[in-house]
Amino acid sequence: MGSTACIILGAPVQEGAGRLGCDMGPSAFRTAGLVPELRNLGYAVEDRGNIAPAPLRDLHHPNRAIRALPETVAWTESIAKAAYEASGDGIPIFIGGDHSLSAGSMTGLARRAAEEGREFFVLWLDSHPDFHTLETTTSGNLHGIPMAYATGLEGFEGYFPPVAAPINPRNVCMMGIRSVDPAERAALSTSGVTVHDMRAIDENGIAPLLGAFLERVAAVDGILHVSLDVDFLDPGIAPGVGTTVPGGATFREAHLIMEMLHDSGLVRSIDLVELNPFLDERGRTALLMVDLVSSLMGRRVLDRPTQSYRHTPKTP
Ligand code: 5AB
Ligand code: MN
Ligand code: MN
Ligand code: MN
Repeated sequence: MGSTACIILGAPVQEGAGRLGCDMGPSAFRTAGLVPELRNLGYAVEDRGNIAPAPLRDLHHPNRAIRALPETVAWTESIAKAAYEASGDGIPIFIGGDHSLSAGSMTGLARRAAEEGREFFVLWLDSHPDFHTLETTTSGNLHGIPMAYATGLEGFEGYFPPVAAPINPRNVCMMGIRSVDPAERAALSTSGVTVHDMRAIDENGIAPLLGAFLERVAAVDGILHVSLDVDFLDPGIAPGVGTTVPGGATFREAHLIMEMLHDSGLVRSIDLVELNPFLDERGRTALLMVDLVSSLMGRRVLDRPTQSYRHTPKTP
């Protein structure tokens, strides 16, 4: 990926989360040195600054729990447009911002992939599946809906922008899941989404689970998007997030994922979401996220002769 341009897109969205502060995320990623880190790895980096939301519309949904619907819809519109445009120019890296921004990023990117005639895949790294519809959310926090929306589940019509190219749920792999609401569990069970919860990671380790998914993407020359929610990580190493859930990925588990992703050469776009600098400790979560991006984009401990994401031995 060394000759490709990285395009930084700030998305200071915070209305989708239950707590304020994610609007400071883009600033914290920049302060933590994301741009120089990528330049040191040999990339041309274009920081396009922060996206602004589209104009607000008056929207009301019968589910009275829903919060900030007009704001989230407005962000989705502008982020989808920015994602579509940037994906033609390089590797877009969205620095959030709460996870509702992925409603925009994933639908814009999937539209581009469909136009290129390529299959679109998502690796979803999160403690939550974010698989609520507008009907099923009980918290009303819309950072809990992006995957349901982007895979084309019903109930968003008339509120959110129509999804030009819904993501095939069979092309979604979730890892690190450990907090699922009853409605999400029911919807996931029939969806076709691959869900590797923390127990699966404990029992198998990262490498075979991720390796199998990457093989599937590679087999069809697919385009891979990575959506990294800070709460995927264990709160002990990543406290700067509003929705901490114990028992998350360790430092090495997270880095191994990033290293395997780099070796695969499949990643075409990244979301970095849910960083809440107001809750962070001296920037450590922001710095860790930048460190992980660095691994994903090619920093390595030793030179390796072969791509190491292939864990199923190839028989000739
Ligand atoms: B995040 C919860 N399922 O709907 C809800 O952090 C949490 O982007 C959503 O993954 C967490 O409010 C959204 C309880
Ligand atoms: Mn999330
Ligand atoms: Mn989460
Ligand atoms: Mn969260």
